[in-house]
Formats: sequence, C-alpha cells, structure tokens
Amino acid sequence: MDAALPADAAVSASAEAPEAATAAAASAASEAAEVAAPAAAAAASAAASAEPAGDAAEEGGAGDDEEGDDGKKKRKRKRGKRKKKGGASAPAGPPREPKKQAEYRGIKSTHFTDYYAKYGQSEPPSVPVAELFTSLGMPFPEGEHMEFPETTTRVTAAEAREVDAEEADARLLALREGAEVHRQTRAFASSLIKPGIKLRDMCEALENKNRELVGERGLERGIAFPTGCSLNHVAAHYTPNGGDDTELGAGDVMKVDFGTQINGHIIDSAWTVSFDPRFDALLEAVREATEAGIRAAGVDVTLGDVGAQIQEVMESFEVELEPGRLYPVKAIQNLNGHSIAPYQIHAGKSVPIVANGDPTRMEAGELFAIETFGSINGRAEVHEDLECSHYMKNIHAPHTTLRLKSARNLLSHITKTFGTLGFCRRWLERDDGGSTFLHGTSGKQERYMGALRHLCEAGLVDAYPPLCDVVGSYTAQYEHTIVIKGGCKEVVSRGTDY
Ligand SMILES: [Co+2]
Repeated sequence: MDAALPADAAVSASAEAPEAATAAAASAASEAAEVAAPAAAAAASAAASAEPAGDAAEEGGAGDDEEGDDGKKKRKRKRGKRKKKGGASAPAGPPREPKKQAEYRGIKSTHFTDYYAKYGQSEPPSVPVAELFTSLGMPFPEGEHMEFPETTTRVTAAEAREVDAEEADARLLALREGAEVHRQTRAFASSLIKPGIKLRDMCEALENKNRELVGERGLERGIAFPTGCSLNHVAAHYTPNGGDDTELGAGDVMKVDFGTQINGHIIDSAWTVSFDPRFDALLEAVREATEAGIRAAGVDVTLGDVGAQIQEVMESFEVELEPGRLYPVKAIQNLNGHSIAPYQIHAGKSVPIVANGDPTRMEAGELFAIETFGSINGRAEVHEDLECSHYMKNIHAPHTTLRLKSARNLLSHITKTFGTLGFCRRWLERDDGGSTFLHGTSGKQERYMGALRHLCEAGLVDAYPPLCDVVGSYTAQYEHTIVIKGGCKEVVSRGTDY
C-alpha cells in the first residue's frame, strides 16, 4: 500500500494485552506438550479454531482457554458454533512435506502453496501463527538477511550490535510473526484466486483468514489496511465496495496488496497475479525492480540512489503483448515505497522508483516498504479516479467540533476500531464494524456515507481513491517490508513465492 501521507504522530495503544495472549497460548501449548506431542497440541487448537472462510464475522474468534479436570488446558468451543462438517479444514498434524505447486504466473517455480505444512499447519491454515509456533516451541521464522551494498558506509561492529540489540525486541518479533501471518494468508488466498472469482469474495476470504491467523484483537493485532486488488490500468488503492460485483478475468493483471499489524508494527507486502503468459515479462520486470530496490537499501544510502537502481532494472525490460510489437516497461514516476512507523503506514520518507536525486538517507533502525510499480502502454504516471473505497484518519488534523452527531459517532467508531490505520467501506458495513474483538456482531455502521463525507470535508479523515494510469495500460507491483539493522537488513516479508 502506498499512501501519500506526511510524517510523525502515532497513536499509543497498549502493548500488554497481545503479549499476555501469546503467553497464555504458550503456556497452554507447553502444558499440553507435557502429555502429548506438540503437533497434537496444534491439532487440538486447530480443531477448536477451525471455521470456514467467510464466517469469521459471525463469531467472536477462537474459543476461550479453560482448565480441564486433568490439569490440561482445553479449548472450549463457543456456544452456538456449528460443528465442523466433513470437508472443512483438517486439523494441524505433524509437520509434513509440502506438495502443491504455484497456481498462477509470476511466482517462483520452486514455491509450494502449502509450504506451511512443514510447520504442521492445517490445510487450509487455521491455527493462529502465534499458537502454531509456541506449540512447536519454535521462534517465528526470520526474514531473509542481506548484506548492505558494497558502497554503504560501514558502521562499527559495536554500533551494529547496539542497533541490533534494540532490534532484537518486541518490534522485530512482531514483524516476524506478522510476516508469517502474511505468508500463510497469501498462500491461502492463492488457492482461491482463479478467473471468475468475485473480487469482493476474494477480499473477504483473505481478510477473514488474516484476522484468524493474526488473532484479531482490535488495535492490538489485525489487518493493517484494506486489501488492494487493483486491476490492469488501476495501480493501487482499489478494493470493492459493497455492491461491486467485479470478477477477476483470465486476462487481468491484479495487484494483491495487504498488510498485517501487531502492536502497530506493520507488514506491507504485495505481488501481482496474472494467468496470461504475455504478461510474464511485465511481472518479471517489476519483481526484479523491487529486488534491485531491496539490494540497494542500506544505512546512509540516499533514497534517490535506490530509485535510480529500481528504474534502471525496471526499464531494461520490454513486453511482447502482440507478436512483433514490443512495449517498454516504465517505472510509474509518482508512486513510491515508504518508511513505516507504529500505526503509521507512511512515516514520512518516500522511496522513489525513479532517479529523482532525493538526497535523504536511510538510517539504521528504520522500517521500509520497498514497492515498485511498472506500467506498459500507458503514461507511467497515476491520477486519482473511480469510486473511493480506502480512507484513513488524518493524524495531523486539528481539533474540530463536529456539528453532526452522526459524524461524531462515526469518528468515534473509526478511532476505536482503526486508529490511524487505513480502512474501507466494506469493513464499516460488516456486522462487527471492522473488529469482532471490539464490537462482536453489533459494530455495523448504517447509512454512514453522509457522516464519512462530512469527516473528509472537515479534514479529519482523508480519502484515498484508486490510483490509475490511462485505460488500456497494464500495471504491476511487487512489495516487501524490510528492516534496516546496524550491520545488515532483514527482508521480513520474504517468502518462497516472491
Ligand atoms: Co506499501
């Protein structure tokens, strides 16, 4: 996701509760592990939390832990919850070899869509990632560690240790957990993404799985921003509103951009789906450009230099859409990556994807979303167009007295549910209003459009309409979240897929 927002301000939210939840899961798992294999513990909790995709809005999340007579922690099925029918998700079992191959183009051929089977995750995945790894007694998988480029100013070993010591904290653990939730969620989504699927159904299934695997708890853990599924000439910030029945076409180029957040620490990662081999070169160009941006990143590297390296790789590709007709791939000049701060998707530094000469430098300890967008047969420049779905509170908004009661109520709902994170209309229309943890089934916002418009006009909420190149063009995107450490960088959202 790219949101052109200015810097600073972050909301404060309690960091205690999710840790307590994790600790409870850990203790439940370790007690169970004394009497049974870890995989069995995972299987037990999987059975308790398994539910069909799309149903998450109806229920208050996984059942509560309960001390059983024999001293073991048991999972209590929520009252009124339907029994799992045959064909529903299998419980987690012992770790096994992944089998399924990539299902669409633009994903590495060595990727297995059920890669999480090696952790004993159920199929489809349904065990919250924190629970899965505590039951295995394993830390969350680390991202890919990469050296800084040769030209980077070297920090001393002592300085690097100091920064990394700070990194080895809650933020890095939250990012690694969020990244694993992202990988499992995107693998699950990939199993559903086929020509003919309604984008609204796809987004709801993906988002419900994201909520389930992250263990949604309001602002403490959940989805970081709406699921982008922008098609063709639309590069970013499109997700269906209610009543939008758009289906994925076999010839479409779709950017799937979604995020997770744990205590505000955001994973922002995206890839491009296509079923048409004619777009392979476009996808490869943009994936390689994102990799070039990741390689270029480092302490003291200028953002302009990162942009230059991205552009050089991106624009070395051309695409043969029709036999004998070559279309050069162009980097979209007014889209960019961004620094990320707690609860703030755009923390002030923009990472260009063209050589714009920006002398601003990357610094140790920073978190960046490195995302690049390529375009063919267009202007390689986006403008706002089409109906808006994405919104976010303006963290710099001055205090304003709202005249309309409906606007005051909606603002209070937004503040409580999304804080300064992005949200979309579909979420306001859910029974849980965007958080089952906070609102149960009584969070739905009715007839809110007037109030939402009022909040936008008052400058309290900003609208982020779809960002489009010209009709007839095709755009692609790849994005990873990286941590700049003292002596190296960690590509936390790296998977075997991209
Ligand atoms: Co982004």
